[in-house]
Amino acid sequence: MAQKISLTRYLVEQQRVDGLIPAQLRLLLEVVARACKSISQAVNKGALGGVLGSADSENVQGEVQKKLDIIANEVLIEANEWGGHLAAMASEEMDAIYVVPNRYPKGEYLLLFDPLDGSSNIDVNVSIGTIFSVLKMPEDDRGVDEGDFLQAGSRQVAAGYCVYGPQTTLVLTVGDGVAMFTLDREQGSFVLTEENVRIPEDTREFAINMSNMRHWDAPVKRYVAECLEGVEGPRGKDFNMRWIASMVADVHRILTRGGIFMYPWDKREPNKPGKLRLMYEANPMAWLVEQAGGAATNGKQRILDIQPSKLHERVSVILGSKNEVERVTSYHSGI
Ligand code: AHM
Ligand code: MG
Repeated sequence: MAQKISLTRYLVEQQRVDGLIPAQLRLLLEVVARACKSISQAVNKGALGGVLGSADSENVQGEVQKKLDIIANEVLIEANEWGGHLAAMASEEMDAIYVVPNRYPKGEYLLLFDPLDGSSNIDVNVSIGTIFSVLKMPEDDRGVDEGDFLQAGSRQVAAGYCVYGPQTTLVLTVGDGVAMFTLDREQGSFVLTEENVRIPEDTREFAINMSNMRHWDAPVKRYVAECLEGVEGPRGKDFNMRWIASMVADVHRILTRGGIFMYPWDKREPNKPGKLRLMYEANPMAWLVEQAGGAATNGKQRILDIQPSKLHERVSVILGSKNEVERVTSYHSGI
């Protein structure tokens, strides 16, 4: 039987053989993976662990926090604050950045996360996940502040997510393709189960919350209408639809078998560019998708090229199979 490659070994090889990641970044990724393992434990216990339900509080976006949102946030902070690899962290669940306390050594990396994505699925036993993005502190910067985080997604040095579903799977890129690791609960470690993940360029499957249809802009309405016309319409083929309402699970399906995912701007909140957050949801997912040969835009430009102006900035998201994303994007420029 082929030897199993653990996440640790994979990362050591990336560091030693390929020189792709510095030791501090390897340590950081191992710590994030360890935190995901413990979040996975809490998710698995569900009602038995008393972790379901709402926490009677709101986050900075005005969304009601679930108990697991808060637990996952704390797990990630406690796991990462003392290792010496980070300068600061930022999270969907925290208004301001979290600077590593002075009692701990500080490193040169910045970690951003959505501790538990797909919160509406927590209590109904549907896949949820953790999304993370790693940036480097700008050089010659003495103190860390929110401005240091405001870097375009193309400057990420690592990104990934961990999906808590029938299996717990960690998906990672450090800029050298996408690898997937499945949690082996008996061994307590993540094992490499897929390397060089590729998204097919064409697809017959789209993911969008159809209940928002009447609020969309014309290009998105046109794209979805054409898909729905199926074999009789301009696309000449039938399409299937999926919507899990956990971006991690929808993106995981796309990385596994292709597809297109959209959470576009809509006119319910015209001043916001979309529902999803740029820095800790869209950017890491966009980089993973591009690393797997797919594409990710906001309809007008590549997501990874967007210069953020604030930490919790929102963005319109269209990502997945390259030819479909390019089609929707071209509809936005009136082609
Ligand atoms: P969350 O971070 O509060 O969980 O919100 C993000 C989630 C995404 O995972 C998912 O794609 C989307 O919200 C679902 O939205 P909707 O409930 O409108 O379908
Ligand atoms: Mg989220």
